[in-house]
Amino acid sequence: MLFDIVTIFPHFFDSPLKDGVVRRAIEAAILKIRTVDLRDFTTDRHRTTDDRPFGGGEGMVMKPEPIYKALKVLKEEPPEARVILLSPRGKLLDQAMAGELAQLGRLILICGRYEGVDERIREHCIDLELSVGDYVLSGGEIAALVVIEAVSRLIPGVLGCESSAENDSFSDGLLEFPQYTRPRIFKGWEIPEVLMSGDHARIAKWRREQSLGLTYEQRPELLNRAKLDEKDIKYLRSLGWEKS
Ligand code: 4FN
Repeated sequence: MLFDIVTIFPHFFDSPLKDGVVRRAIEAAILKIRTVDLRDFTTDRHRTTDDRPFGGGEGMVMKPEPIYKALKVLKEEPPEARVILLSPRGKLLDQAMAGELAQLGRLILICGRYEGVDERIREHCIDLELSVGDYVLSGGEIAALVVIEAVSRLIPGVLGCESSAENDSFSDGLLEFPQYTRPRIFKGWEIPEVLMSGDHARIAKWRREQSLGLTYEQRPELLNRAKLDEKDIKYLRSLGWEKS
């Protein structure tokens, strides 16, 4: 999988990509991540990427020409790419979307700055607008990192098989059950007794119910798309859940 990140801050990406799962995937050549400095596609002496908005008003807008030129050069080389604009207007990234993007061979991620990009770029040059959440950011760079992390983990071979994405508890769409490690008593706070029972069936049942209960309490909307069996539904009903 190839990611091309179009940004006015290419060095922003240096340290976040030099560690962890992403770095290992880059070293294994499963993943390639290139940053593209938008200023390299400007033609004026000051390497200008922004300008004042037509119609007046606060702030600056990203000029269309540098983005257009960068995309033209990038799209001239194979493999075929999906062009994604990180934007608060976009469809919210979720695990299902990450899974779909992980099937593709190449993504070009465009990071906005200032008040955003000239609308004509959005209309004519973008395949998909993606958002990572409903809050104000100063630029699309952090959002691009979120996309890279979420998508990369789902590419076969990126995670070791012992912690494969399929094994992740989130693959059934529920929150994680609580985890504990030694010491058994810390500051007088004891771990749940069931975890010391050695009764694997009881432990599995407790963990499942914890997952269901936490999801119901904290993120009930996740239950609409979770993989639930009859027992799960019965347990959730006992907590007061009604399917919506
Ligand atoms: N943000 C909101 C409403 C209006 C503007 C913003 C905002 C960076 C270029 C976009 C933000 C959030 C999630 C990219 C936010 C994302 C961005 C993202 C983003 C500079 C213009 C801007 C109602 C969501 C609070 C700034 C809401 N995912 N504008 O943040 O790029 O990808």
